[in-house]
Amino acid sequence: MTTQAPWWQNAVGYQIWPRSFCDSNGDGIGDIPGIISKLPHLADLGIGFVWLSPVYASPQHDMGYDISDYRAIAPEYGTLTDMDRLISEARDRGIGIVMDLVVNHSSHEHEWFRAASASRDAPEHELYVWRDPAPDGGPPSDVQACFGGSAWNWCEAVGRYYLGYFSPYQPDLNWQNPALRRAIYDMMNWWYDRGIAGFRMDVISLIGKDVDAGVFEEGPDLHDFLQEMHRETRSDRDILTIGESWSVSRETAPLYCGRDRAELDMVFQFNHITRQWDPEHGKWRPRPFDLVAFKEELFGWQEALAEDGWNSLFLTNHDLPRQVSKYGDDGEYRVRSAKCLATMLHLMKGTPFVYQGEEIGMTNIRFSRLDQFRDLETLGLFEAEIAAGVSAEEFIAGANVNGRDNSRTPVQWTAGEHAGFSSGTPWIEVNSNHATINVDDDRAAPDGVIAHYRRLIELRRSYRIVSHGRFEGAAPEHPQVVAYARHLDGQRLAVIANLSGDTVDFDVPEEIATAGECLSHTADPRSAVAGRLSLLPWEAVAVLGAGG
Ligand code: TEU
Ligand code: CA
Repeated sequence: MTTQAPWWQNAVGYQIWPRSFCDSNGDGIGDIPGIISKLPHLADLGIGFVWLSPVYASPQHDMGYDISDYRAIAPEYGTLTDMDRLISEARDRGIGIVMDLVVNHSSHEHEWFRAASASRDAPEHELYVWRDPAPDGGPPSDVQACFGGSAWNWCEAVGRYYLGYFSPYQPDLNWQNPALRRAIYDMMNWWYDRGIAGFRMDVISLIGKDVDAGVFEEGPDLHDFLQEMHRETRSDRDILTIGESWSVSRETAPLYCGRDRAELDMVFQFNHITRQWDPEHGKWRPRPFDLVAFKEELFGWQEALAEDGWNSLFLTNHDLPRQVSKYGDDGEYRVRSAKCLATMLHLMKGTPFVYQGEEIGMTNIRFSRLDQFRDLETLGLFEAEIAAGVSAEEFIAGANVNGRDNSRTPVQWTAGEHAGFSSGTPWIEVNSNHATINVDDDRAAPDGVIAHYRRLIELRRSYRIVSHGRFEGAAPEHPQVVAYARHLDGQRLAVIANLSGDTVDFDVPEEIATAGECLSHTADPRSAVAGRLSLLPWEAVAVLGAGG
């Protein structure tokens, strides 16, 4: 007898970034009742769970990734009653709600931090990371914050520095303190008891840090803490835990999600993204896209977690640019390239994530002035980059390519005013291309992007070869085509995607060639992939046949 695979292994996730999803009351800010009103859209796509970015009480310096009360909902997003209703109405449609767990840091407005920063003697003081000044009175080390400036912040009232690895508004919680860990696990259980389907854990590989040794990522206590968390929160709950990490490698991933580790269910990692970044200037100095390196990451991760562990599959999220602008063609071939990228990704092994708006091929926005941006990362790094000699024009050009606001403009539901997102003025500009790119029009089109996503999601639910078949990459050196096969029980699923705007003559490698049923296509269907194929621009095709 084979044990049944966990539900999330053939489900597709959908990320909601609440501020820009749907506004129900015209204040220009997306909210929970707005999400509830769009559950039919999500159910129609066939998604299995929502990853809901933070909706907790927060001063919103980092758009909810700075939580001031883990058991309250931000008033602009709704109430706890709204949240309970979202959980139950989603469940009625077969959709689980996976919340965001942001526990590397809290907000500086959390009541713990207020007490902690008022007196050294307060018990809460120990819940954060404090160090005395260096002998010269300066910060204890030169570690920099992710969003600019020193990570050490002076607190006059206690005469010490606190660590804010991301920003001063996000003081790091002291995971070395058992009372802190207990409080986090209690809070997690409180949410699980309300019926959520799991947690996506923000920057989770930072919690085991050794500050004095300068080891932040994947520090010495990381896996002990994750195992303790599992023991204290998991019991026999049928939930999903997703660990976000910018540092996990193919070698360390099994430590997080290996089957006997009792830590997390899957990792959410960025190697395929950051491999394209400039080694020195990161994402702010865009480089030409290198498909061979991209495949080396995607295929390499498929292989690394082939036997044990589980991949998440994504090209974008709320921290990244829109995928059709970044990797596809947001002009002439927008629709076909959106489908092509989705096909290439969704037929791999792992759990795919669709980021809001991706299912209609939403594009990056183009801002021309700094005051149009909203993201604290962009605004925070601007001065540093200018000081380093980058011109304002160059910086804005870089932010338009890779900045986080690209994925944060409102979801385009209609061609009408404010894209049907809100009846009021949205908190960030709506992309003017909503006149042609919107959910209504995409649904009405005979060859819309939504329909393609619906099909891919259905394939994962109904074909075991898609959810569990063995992965075999092919043609790793080809500069334009992604080609691979999946294998299960004597069957073969061949996937071939031309990630370019050129017509490409592609010799299908023997080991993936097959003939049979066309499961998915972005141009004309094909019943065989073998020999030399003339692939149209952004053509992707998946054929299921014999071949084992
Ligand atoms: O992101 C982790 C993180 O490291 C990012 O800040 C990343 O460095 C950046 O986006 C790349 O440009 C998570 C959340 O997803 C992000 O929204 C938060 O800002 C961050 O943690 C802090 O909580
Ligand atoms: Ca609202």
